[in-house]
Amino acid sequence: MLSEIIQPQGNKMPLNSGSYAALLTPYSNSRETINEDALEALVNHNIDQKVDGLYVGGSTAETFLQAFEKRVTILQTVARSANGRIPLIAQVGDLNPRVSNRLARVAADAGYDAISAIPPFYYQYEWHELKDFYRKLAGLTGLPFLIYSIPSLTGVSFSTQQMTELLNLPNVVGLKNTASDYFAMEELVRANPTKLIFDGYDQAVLAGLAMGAYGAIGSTQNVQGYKFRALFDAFATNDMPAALAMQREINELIVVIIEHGVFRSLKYLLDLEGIPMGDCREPFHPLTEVGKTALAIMHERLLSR
Ligand code: MN9
Repeated sequence: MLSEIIQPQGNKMPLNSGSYAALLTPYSNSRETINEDALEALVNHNIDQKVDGLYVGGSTAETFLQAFEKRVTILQTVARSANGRIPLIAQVGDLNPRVSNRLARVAADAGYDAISAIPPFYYQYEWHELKDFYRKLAGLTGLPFLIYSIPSLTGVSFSTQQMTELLNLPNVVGLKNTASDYFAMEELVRANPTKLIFDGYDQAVLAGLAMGAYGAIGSTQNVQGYKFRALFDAFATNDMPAALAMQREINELIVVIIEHGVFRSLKYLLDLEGIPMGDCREPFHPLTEVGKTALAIMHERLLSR
């Protein structure tokens, strides 16, 4: 069993296979302040939907619009709210490795079960520089570590050979792979059978699972985590028609979310669930009135349990 292979030391929770929500960030006070009460409510909302874990401080959290102190607040608030109920993965990647190092220590102190990071980007680093970055960061806390690859946003991509080298660094247990090349993903799974390869695009989770992904980490779980639960359960019992039916339902909503802006749409849907999320930070614009109308209709049709 993979989960036995990566069973961490001490009182850490294992990163079991399944569906993890990439948390959004609720703001109050004109987006100046992290709304800690709403963040706690969002953690509970995800746990109620039976997600298998939380990915904190990722792309979905608007992380790269936040000062260091805000990132610390988010990591600590989520750890306090979850209180050991589900595994937590802290995304600490940044343009500056010094920031990543400091955040990794904050996450370890707050009780996180794993650390994850995008590669530093903007400057075009050489492969050996990036590998060195991961070797140092993954070695810093002793916690299990997941590479986060999202080439569409970072502009940084790794070949299968390079990713295999990263996956074999000390403490590295797996990868969050947000890319839609499932041929490449399957090759990676085949080359690294003991590593935990999480699929990052919610709209093709079933394809990822069929090609050997260990689990999924995504943004739309925040509002439809219970449907991912059903998809995973159907897949586990080889009920492919039910799994596909769930993926279709999931995607009906995702089409509209993408049309109106992923993060602001998810925030509005959570507003409708009673969790005040606030708008996204600038330069993101607020959701349009047309978007609100379209999403309210989808909420009523697809998310009223
Ligand atoms: O990594 C998320 N990626 C981004 C996960 O937000 C860039 C996904 O969950 C997407 O938001 C989702 C919708 O495209 O698949």
